[in-house]
Amino acid sequence: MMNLILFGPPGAGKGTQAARLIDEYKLIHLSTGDLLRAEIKQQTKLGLEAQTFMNKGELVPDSIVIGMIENKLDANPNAIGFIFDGFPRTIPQAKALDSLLERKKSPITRMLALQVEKQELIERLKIRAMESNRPDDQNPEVIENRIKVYEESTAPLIYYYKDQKKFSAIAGMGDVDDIFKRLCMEIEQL
Ligand code: B4P
Repeated sequence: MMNLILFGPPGAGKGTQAARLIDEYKLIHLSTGDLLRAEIKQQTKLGLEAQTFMNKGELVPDSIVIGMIENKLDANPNAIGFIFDGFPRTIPQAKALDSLLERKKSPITRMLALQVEKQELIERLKIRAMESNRPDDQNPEVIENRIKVYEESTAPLIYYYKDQKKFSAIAGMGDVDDIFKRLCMEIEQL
């Protein structure tokens, strides 16, 4: 099995590249952001709770997202691997993921971390705000807060996976196709 974490700050291109990678490698795509937005759309209890955090650019509580990932792993017993997109985002989430995958005897293969400058992240999310109706893209202060939350709570995961010797930095600026090629070159070496 191949289990990849696609990592990066908001706007790094995780969703964009994950869509291509699942096509290329036939992995199951698990995006906690997409799963949460689906819950909000259906106005479930979980979705309504998550919405209050997401609209402010804060992280949704660990217990909620870990539970969602556990359900999805259990629902795909025959998968040849997973791409985790936007998960884990905290150290407790990373530890929980390690435990869940240990049960499957199939650990994380690699974290692929997209590197993009902050000003470029802000520009990309402003552009998406014009094209989509994601509430967390509409307000510049919420975008700033998402990047701040990333730096404080999520970036430390880099050291968690570096310690496990599972960290790869991938240049995430420039053309989407070029970034995809860089990701594929890294994956082919695994
Ligand atoms: P996510 O859905 O993960 O949103 P995100 O971090 O903003 O990244 P996203 O995937 O949308 O953007 P991408 O990098 O693809 O999370 C949303 C919220 O959900 C979080 O703030 C949090 O509240 C909650 N949440 C999710 N997971 C959680 C967890 N594990 N724990 C707690 N809370 C959680 O960038 C996309 C944009 O960049 C697109 O518009 C794209 O067109 C553009 N782009 C991509 N590549 C480009 C390139 N090379 N050049 C130019 N533009 C590019």
